[in-house]
Amino acid sequence: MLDKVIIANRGEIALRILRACKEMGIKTVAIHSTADRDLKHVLLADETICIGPAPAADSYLNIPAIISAAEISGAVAIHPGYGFLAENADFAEQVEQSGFIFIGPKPETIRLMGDKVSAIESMKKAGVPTVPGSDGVLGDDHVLNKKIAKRIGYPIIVKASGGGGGRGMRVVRHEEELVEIIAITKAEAKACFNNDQLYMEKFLENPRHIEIQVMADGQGNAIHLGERDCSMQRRHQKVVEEAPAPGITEEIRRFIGERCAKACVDIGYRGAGTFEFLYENGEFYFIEMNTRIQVEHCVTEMVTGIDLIKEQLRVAAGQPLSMTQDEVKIRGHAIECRINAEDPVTFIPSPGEIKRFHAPGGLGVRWDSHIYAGYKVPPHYDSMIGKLITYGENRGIAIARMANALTELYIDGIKTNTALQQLIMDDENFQNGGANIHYLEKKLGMN
Ligand code: MV4
Repeated sequence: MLDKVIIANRGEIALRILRACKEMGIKTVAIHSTADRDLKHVLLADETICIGPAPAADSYLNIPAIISAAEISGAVAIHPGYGFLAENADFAEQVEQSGFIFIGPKPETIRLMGDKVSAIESMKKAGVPTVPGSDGVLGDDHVLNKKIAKRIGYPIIVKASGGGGGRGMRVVRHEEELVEIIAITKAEAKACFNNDQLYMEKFLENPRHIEIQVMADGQGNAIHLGERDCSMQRRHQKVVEEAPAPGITEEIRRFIGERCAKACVDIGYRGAGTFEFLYENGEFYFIEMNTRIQVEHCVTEMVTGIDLIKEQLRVAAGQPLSMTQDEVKIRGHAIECRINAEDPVTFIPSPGEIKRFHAPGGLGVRWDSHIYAGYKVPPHYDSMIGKLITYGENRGIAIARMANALTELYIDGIKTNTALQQLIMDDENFQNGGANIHYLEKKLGMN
């Protein structure tokens, strides 16, 4: 097993990784910025190294500082968590070239999936269903582009190959707009991603966002761990996630899951990964692959009983997967509410000192958070301060547990989105299940 791991992240995921390491007898090194000396995982780690000032660009995104910290500490591996450098292929490459294990896929896999056109191409080749589209990068020939759009059928969506997660995309409803929208999106893609390559897809009007969790050992074994429904979102920020997705039968799960697992074998995937799909009228359409552990991995852990972070650590140590596909059983239902330090009306981040704090508890209640009474939420980073996860034998029980757990959650001193989460749990359409990606924004009157 790995002897010592550097946790190259902060907040709840750093604590989650620390806990997994400790359970496995792995020594831990917390690296942190000057603003993060009081983080819970920093206080609990075997060793800590301050790597730079508060701005992420100078600390959590500072590759030489992180690799220097690894060298000084004698760690053998680096866990990137999510966000920051987790999907930076250059980082993964430099980690490996410096003689450390990157806890994640090979750098070339991260690069392949980071380029959306090459990601879609490899998935299509592997038999994963994709969105009807341009099948490659768009050229400068207006006549040809109009022909491609017409073949796909309007409305279409123009996306940047270097984008993802909602950045660098525009809908085109009529042929007259096509040339100008391509030009605007191209200029923006060049400026934002230093990559002006674009592609086109059929625009799906009212899909759900359903994703498949996979785990592979890079030794020819890959499994899927079922799906999550992440449709409850606002401005591309997920708010509630759940597993399994309402209405997805065991048969459908096996159909799409097996294709994802096979694709992992085909591309030589290693570690945890997520296939993102749009789901509309009973069909799955692959849009992107995430090559990291995700915020919402917990709902999959609850319904499978598998510790995904421990599995990442085992695979990184060169061990084969600890279970076969037959051993993966989806049981019960799990819901996750993201708790953010933000104004409930304006959604503006609300950092500051947590004066008093009480965590919810009881059967089927999980609270993944680094916060405590007296902790100061710094203004420099993401506003998510915790995740409340409930589990029940069925969806109704999981929702009832969440509604009750939210009333027990008490965070005094800063503003949070707890009331919004309560509103969602009380919402009849959420309770019915299967709401699409536009539902929450419509409910909030953004449309
Ligand atoms: C789409 C789409 C409709 N049709 N692609 C946004 C995030 C990025 N990962 C892909 N996104 C979308 N791609 C086609 N062909 C609608 C979205 C989309 C969306 C997707 C998932 C979750 C939330 C979303 C919110 C708005 C738009």
